[in-house]
Amino acid sequence: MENNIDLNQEISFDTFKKQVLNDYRTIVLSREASLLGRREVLSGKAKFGIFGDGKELPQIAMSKVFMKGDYRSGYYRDQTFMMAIDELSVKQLFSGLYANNDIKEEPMSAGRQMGAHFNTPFLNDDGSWKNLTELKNSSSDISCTASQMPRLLGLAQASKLYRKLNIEKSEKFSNNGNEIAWGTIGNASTSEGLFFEILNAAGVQQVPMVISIWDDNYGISVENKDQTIKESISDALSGFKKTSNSNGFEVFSVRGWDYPNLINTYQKASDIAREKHIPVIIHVKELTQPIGHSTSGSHERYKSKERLEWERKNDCNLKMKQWIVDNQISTLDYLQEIENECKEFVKQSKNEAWETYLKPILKIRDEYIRVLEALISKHSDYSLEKFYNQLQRIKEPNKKDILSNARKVLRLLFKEKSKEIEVLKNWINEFLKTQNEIYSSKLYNEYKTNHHNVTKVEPIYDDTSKKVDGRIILRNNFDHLLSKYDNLVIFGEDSGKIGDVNQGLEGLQEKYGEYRVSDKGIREASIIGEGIGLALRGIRPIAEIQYIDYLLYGLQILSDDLATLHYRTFGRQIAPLIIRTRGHRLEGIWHSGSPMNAMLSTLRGINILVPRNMVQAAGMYNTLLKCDEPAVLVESLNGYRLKESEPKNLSDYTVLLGQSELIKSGNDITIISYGSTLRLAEKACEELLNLNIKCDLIDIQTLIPFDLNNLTIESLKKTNKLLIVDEDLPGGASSYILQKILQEKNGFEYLDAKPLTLTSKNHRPAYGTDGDYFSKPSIEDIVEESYKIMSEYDPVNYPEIFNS
Ligand SMILES: Cc1ncc(C[n+]2csc(CCOP(=O)(O)OP(=O)(O)O)c2C)c(N)n1
Ligand SMILES: [Mg+2]
Repeated sequence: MENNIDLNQEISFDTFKKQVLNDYRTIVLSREASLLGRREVLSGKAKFGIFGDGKELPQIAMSKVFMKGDYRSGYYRDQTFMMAIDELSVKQLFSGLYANNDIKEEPMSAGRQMGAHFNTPFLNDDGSWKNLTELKNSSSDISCTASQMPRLLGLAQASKLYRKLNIEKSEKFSNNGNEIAWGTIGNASTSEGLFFEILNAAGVQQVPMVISIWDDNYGISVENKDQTIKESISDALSGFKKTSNSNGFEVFSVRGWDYPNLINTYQKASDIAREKHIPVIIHVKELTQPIGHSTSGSHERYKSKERLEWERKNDCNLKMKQWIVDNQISTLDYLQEIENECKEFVKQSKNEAWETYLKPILKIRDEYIRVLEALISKHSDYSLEKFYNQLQRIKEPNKKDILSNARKVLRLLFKEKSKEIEVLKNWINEFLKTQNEIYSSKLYNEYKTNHHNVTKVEPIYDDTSKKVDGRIILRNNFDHLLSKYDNLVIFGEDSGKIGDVNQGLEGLQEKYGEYRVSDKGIREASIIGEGIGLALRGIRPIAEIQYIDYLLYGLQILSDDLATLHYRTFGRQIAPLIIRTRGHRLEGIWHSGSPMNAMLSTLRGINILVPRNMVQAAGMYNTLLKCDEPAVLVESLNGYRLKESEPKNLSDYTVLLGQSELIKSGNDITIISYGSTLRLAEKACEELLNLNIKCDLIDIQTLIPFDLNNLTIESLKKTNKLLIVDEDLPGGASSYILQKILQEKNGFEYLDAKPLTLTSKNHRPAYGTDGDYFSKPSIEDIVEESYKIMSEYDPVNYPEIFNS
C-alpha cells in the first residue's frame, strides 16, 4: 500500500481508516521483529542485535511525507521507516541479523555490516546510476554516533545546487531541487561535535534538511541530564531558530506517541523544507526503548522502576492502539487479530531467513564431507574420523567450522601423496577464492566506471607553450574543467572570493558564480560530509581542505564513511568525491604537511594521490573527472610558484592512477619517492653522479593504487639496491612502500644490500629553515644514505664517508 499522504487533500473516512490500520500493522510488525530478533541473538543464532523498538510511530509519520527522490541519512533505529517505505522486509531484517552473504537476500551489505544498518541501491548492476528521482533513497548507515550528519548536509545541499544551477544531465538526480534530505539521530548522539557543526552549516547554507531526533532520554545508560543543556535538545537549540529576518532552523517539538500530531508536524516540516529550502529540526520526545539498547546488556541495570513503568505505559505502539480504540476507528478484537497475524508472519519470515542463510552452508559442508570421506578411506592410518565426527556434531555450522576442519586435515596429510589430498587442496583453494570475493571485493570501484578504463592522453606542448607558475596551470585547468563539466563544484575555506590561499582558483568564482566555486566556514568535517552527500547525488564535488594537517578534523568521516561506503554497500553506492589539499614541506608542528600514513592506515577504499608538480596534479584531476573514484589529492605546497610548461590540452590530458614514472635512469641504486621529496631526490641524484653513483629515480605518483605498472620491481631487478625517501614519520608511508615492494612484489629476491627508508625524525617538524633541515630529509641526507647503501655493497670502491 502506498504510504505517502498529503494532509492538504480530503480523504474519505474509509481511506483514512485503512491508512491508520495499515500503519498499526507496520508498527506491530516492526515491534514483533525486534522482539524475536533479540531472542535470536540471545539463543546464539546471531552475534549482535540492535532494533527499532520504541521508535516506531514517528517513523510512520516521516514515511508519509518522504517522497520519491528524497534521501534518508539515519541510524540503526530506523527499521520501521525502512519497512514503511517498502525498502526492508522482515525476512531481510533477519538475513541481516544472521549476516547472510547473498546480496539478494541481505540487500544492505551482503552481510558485511551489522544488522540494522540500512541503505537502498543507488547504482545498477553495471555501476551506472539508477534514476534516483523515482526511488525512495537511503544513504548507507554507519555505526559511529552522529556520523550520519556530515553526509546529510551534502544530500540537502545537492537539492539547493540543482535548483540554483542549470545542470544539464540532472534528470536522474533531481527535480528542480524539490528533494528533502531526512536525517535521524538519537537524543544522546546530539552531544557529538559533528551534530552541532553540521547544524550550524545547514543553518547558514539554508538547505532542505529535516532532522528527527528520536529522544528516549537515554544514550545507552547515560541520561539527558548528563548529555544536554537544559536536558532538552530543542530548548538547547533555541538560538538556532530562524526568525523573520535571520537564517537558521524551524524547530518543532512533538511527543513520539501522539499519532495525529506527529502526522501534522511532519507534513508541516516537509512543506517548509521542500518548498522554501529551510532546514527543520523535529525533536520527538517521550520515546521509549522497550527491550533495552541492544543485545549487549539489559536496561533494568540503569533505569529505575518508575522509569520502566513509565516506559511501559507510554510505549508508542500501545498509545496508538488506545487512540484507535478511543476514536472508534477499530476495535480491540480487530487490533488483536492484526497482532496475531503479525506475530505469525514474523515467525515465518524469521524461519525462512534462517533456512535461506543455512542452506548454502550445509551444501558446502556436504561437499566437504564427501572430500573427507574419500580421505578417510584412503588414509585410514590417520584416524580422520574424529574430524568427521566433530563436524557432524555441529548441527548449524559456520563456514569457519568447515574450513578450519579442512585446513587441519590438510596439515596432517600434506606430506603424503594421493589423488584425494589433491582434491582437498583444490577444494580449500577454491573455497578461499570464493570467500575472498564475498568478504574482500568492492573496496574500490570494480565497475567499468573505474579509473582503469580512463585512457591515457599525453599533455601536448608546442612552440608557443609557456613556462608559468605551477598554480597558473592548476587554475587554468580548473577553469577548463568548470566549463567542461556543468556539475563540477569546488568549495572550501577561502576557495571562493580569493580563489584559495594559493590562488589555484583565482578569478573562478567571479567567472562561474558562488555556487560553483564557494567559500565555506572553518568546518572540515562538514566540508568532507558535504562532498560525500553531493557526490552521492550526481554532483562532482572537489572539497578543499586548506592544509593536509587539518585533514585530521575530517579524517574520521573520510575513514568511517567515504572509505567504507562502496565496500559496506557491496558496491551499491559510490561517492566519487575528490578532496583537494596541499602538503609536504610545510614548516612547523601543525604545518608538517606529511601525515601520509595517517591517511594510508585509515583511508583504504580511497585513492591517495601525491603528484610531484602541478602538471601532474592537473592531469590527475582530469583523470578523476573521467571516472567514478573517490580520491585525496595532495598538492605540493612549495610547487605553486615553481615554473612549469603549460600543456595545450588542459582538462583533457590524463595522468593515470597507479602509474609510476622513471625520472632518472641509472644502474646502481633505485630511489623511490613522491611529492616534494621527489624534487630533493632529483637534485641528490645529480650530486650522486659526482660520487660515481647512477640512480634510477622513480616517482610513484600515487600511494593508492600503488605502482600498477611495476616500475619499482623492474628497477630493483636492475640495481638490486633500494632507498625509499619521504618526509612522513619513520615506519610511515615509507614502510607501506617497502611492504608493497618487498612482500607483494617479491622485491626481497633482488636485493644485494639492506633496503633503507629515509624519513623525517620521529617528531613533528620544528619551525623555520633549520627546523626543517634538521627534522626532514635533506638533499645531503639523501646523498649520504644512498652512498651508505653503495658502501655496504662495495666498500672498496665506495669507502664509508664518515669512517674513511
Ligand atoms: C562515536 C561513537 N561513540 C560511541 C558509540 C557507542 N554507542 C552506540 S549507540 C550509543 C548511544 C546512542 O544513544 P542515542 O543517540 O540516544 O540513540 P538510541 O540508541 O538511544 O536511539 C553509544 C554510546 C558509537 N557507536 N559511536
Ligand atoms: Mg537515546
